[in-house]
Amino acid sequence: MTRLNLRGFEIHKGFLSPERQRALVQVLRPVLQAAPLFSPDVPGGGQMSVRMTAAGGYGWFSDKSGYRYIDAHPSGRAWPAIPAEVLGIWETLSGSDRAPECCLFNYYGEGAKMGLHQDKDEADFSYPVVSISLGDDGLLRIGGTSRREKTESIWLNSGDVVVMGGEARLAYHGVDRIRFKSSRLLPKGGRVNLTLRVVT
Ligand SMILES: O=C(O)CCC(=O)C(=O)O
Repeated sequence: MTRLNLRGFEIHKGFLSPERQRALVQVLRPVLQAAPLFSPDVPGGGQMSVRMTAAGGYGWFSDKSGYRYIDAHPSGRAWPAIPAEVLGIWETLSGSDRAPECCLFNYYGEGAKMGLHQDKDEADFSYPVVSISLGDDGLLRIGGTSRREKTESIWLNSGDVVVMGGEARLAYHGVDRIRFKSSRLLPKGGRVNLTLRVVT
């Protein structure tokens, strides 16, 4: 395991052993059954290429009227609980005295990406966002707190965990592309990114 710091993003390369990664995939299966993936509409029109769902008290949602957290899956069913194995990663790395209220689940299939954005729909930015990568490699682009600032990119591999806290909490970031089928963790390929957030 190696720890890097890139513009305030703490990157724990290889934080999760292959065995822990496989265990996480197993505990995430019932989450997906209770809260199936959906493709959020974006306010400007169209749909995100990433499919999403969530666990915890809140899930992030977007449609024509904007971005927000909602307290139930779009089907109306409550979000499932955040698995203990996922909470354990937050407890080890977040340095936070509060538990996360949302585990956002992003699935990147072939060709999916996420544009440069800030995570700012939460009420208190003193809590970090902890991001867990599973499956195919993803190219994370990191900028500063204004969109104009220069960006740098780093490949995230399965088992890497990133902590976005302090100055980096409001930094622009996005995923430009994935290397589809670069990992064998997920039987159908693709990349899962979990982000743990304190929302209220
Ligand atoms: O997939 C990633 O590594 C980043 C996800 C992300 O930027 C987000 O959920 O806000």
